[in-house]
Amino acid sequence: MNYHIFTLFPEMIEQGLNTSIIGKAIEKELIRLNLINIRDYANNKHNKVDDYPYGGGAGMLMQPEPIYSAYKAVVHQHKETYVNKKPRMVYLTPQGKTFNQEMAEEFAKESSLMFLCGHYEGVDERVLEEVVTDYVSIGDYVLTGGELAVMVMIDAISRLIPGVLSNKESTEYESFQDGLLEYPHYTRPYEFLGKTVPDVLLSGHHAHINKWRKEQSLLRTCERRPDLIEKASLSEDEKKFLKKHCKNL
Ligand code: 6GU
Repeated sequence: MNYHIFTLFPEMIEQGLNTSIIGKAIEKELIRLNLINIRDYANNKHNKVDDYPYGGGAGMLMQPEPIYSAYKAVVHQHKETYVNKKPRMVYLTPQGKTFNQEMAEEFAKESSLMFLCGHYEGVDERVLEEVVTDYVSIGDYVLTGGELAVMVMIDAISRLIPGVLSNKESTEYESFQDGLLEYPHYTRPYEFLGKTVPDVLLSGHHAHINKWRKEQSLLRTCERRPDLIEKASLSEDEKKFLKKHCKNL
């Protein structure tokens, strides 16, 4: 996976993604980060990339030319990739479609993705119309820029790429994979602050353990995220179990 990220703060993204599992994936060349500093494409001596909005109003806007020049340069540098394929360019904005696991899975199928991080009050509309294919938000709140949002997206997408996570199971039984939250986990010590590990987990009886975990997933989802229960496809037995044990149903 090749990520091309257009930003005014490349070092922020570099620092944020060079650690832990994503850092390892970069080392192993399972993913590649191409950070493009939009300021390098400023068309003036002062490296200015922002200006006042026409019509007035608060703040500054990112000008279209540096973004477009940067975009054109990257498309040219990778012209074999884009010869019969339009670049997929995600613009991070609170006005976008809300990012979720399903979208992460969709993006993970691509072999290259571009991201444009806005700053100040936003970006001149004309360059967005020209280059952006996907408008994505990471939630209903306002950030100062798209950098944290792109890090969130790249983390969520990259962990779905084969080889990035070492333990194959770890993407199989986790939260959201079947539309439910994960069951609780326990490790040593057996007793902590007077609380012991549920006995079923020490029973060695795998059918019982799986049944208990499924019930815990159902209960936890019903209590913490009842909105997910409505979307999950539950069996009649599972619905009966929740009617009996969860006040939200
Ligand atoms: Cl993707 N960008 C910005 N600037 N703010 C946001 C966001 C994105 N998602 C939620 N708030």
